[in-house]
Amino acid sequence: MKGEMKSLLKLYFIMGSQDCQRDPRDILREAIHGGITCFQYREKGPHSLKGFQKIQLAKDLQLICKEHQIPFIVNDDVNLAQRLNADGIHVGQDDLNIREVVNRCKGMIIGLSATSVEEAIRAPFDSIDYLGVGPIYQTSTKRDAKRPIGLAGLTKIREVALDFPIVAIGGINTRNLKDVLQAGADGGSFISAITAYPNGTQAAKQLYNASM
Ligand code: TZP
Ligand code: MG
Repeated sequence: MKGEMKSLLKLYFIMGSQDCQRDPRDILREAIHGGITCFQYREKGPHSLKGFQKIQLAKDLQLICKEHQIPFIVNDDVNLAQRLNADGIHVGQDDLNIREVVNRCKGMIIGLSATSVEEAIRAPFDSIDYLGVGPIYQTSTKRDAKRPIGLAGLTKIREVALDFPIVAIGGINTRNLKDVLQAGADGGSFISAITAYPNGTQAAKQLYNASM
């Protein structure tokens, strides 16, 4: 189970409409063809969709994931995850209480963010499936991101988490992915390293190559 989780985390693509200059459906299809192993729908922040439009886009992206057997994980929105019967839910420390998420999302993959060693130590490892750790580097994608913890911070979290599945986040790209994996992450997650490129297939393939 842990091994399976780790392989799903290898190339973890995160996206919402606010991250895209073109149709998110096309970007997701391209990224899947390029080799991503997991997808998180994160509709959040300035210019994000609300209500019906958010649900509609979620359904479209979920269908694309289903067609290619890629896990579809919802960020923050437990109601949406339940309504769509998503494969998973990811929450941050300031979102819902993790115990409540665990109770409401039985059977789903559950991811929790940790932005420091202290948060990682407090994580309920017995009831979640993976930790999202970061930001590792400076990012301009998330306005309220905490201070980057760097590779040293990641390695410290790896030490307290023992062999628990960890995916790193924040400023990860083709140039630094290998370092992040060597510092202890099982995989890298990315927004702009895919959404900022005109060809999502090529962007994902280059990330895949960089991970090898
Ligand atoms: N959480 C911490 S950093 C971040 C999130 C959602 C943004 C990651 O985006 P990018 O473009 O891969 O740096
Ligand atoms: Mg969150």
